[in-house]
Amino acid sequence: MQESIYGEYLPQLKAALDYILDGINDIRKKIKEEKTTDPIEHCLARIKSEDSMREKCRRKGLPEDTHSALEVIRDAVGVRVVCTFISDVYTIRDYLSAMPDCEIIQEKDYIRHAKPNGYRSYHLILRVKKKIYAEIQLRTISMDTWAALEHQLKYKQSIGGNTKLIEEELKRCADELASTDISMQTIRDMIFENRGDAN
Ligand code: 0O2
Repeated sequence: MQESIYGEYLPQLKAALDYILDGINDIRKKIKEEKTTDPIEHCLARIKSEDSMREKCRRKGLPEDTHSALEVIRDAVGVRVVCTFISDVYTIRDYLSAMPDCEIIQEKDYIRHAKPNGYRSYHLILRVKKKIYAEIQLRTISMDTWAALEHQLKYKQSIGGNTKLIEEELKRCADELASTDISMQTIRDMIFENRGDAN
């Protein structure tokens, strides 16, 4: 049987994932207590499968080994946090940056700076306990819906004919969803202001 690309590090990857999930649960509880609203719609977590990791190494022209999987590619541990409103994405980002034994190594704000295809999400690479890297994707329900559908339809796949039209339509949907996110945020802020709650 082929040896795991993660070598002897699988237990450490699992421990890092649990550490992050516990941290996110604590953050969620704290925000719920302070603001009386739940900032998280749902959360998904995974250790990237052997096959996906090997495929990613090949795609990036890297040797299929533990060094590539853990030190060069830094999303063996992945958590997707689907947030309620845009402001929740940034609130959770701030709490994550203050989490003990976790440092932010890289941030990509594809919400303020959407990818040309319309993809929106806030990506963080964290290093847990000075050792294990993890990718956290923070996004709203709308952003998640678009990414899931786009992933099914075309991400990393050829879409055959009508490519330009299909890409334009996907981008249009992403922009419409982004505009709805902003409207929902405005409605939320209005309701909070009327109630006199802190934002
Ligand atoms: P999978 O199969 O979802 O895990 P890298 O992380 O090195 O591949 P990059 O471009 O620097 O490359 O990272 P980036 O942009 O932070 O994207 C990493 C992850 O975000 C991807 O992981 C996807 O999950 C998601 N993503 C990025 N762009 C798109 C997009 O256009 N559409 C969709 N649906 N998802 C996207 P993987 O490992 O590529 O794929």
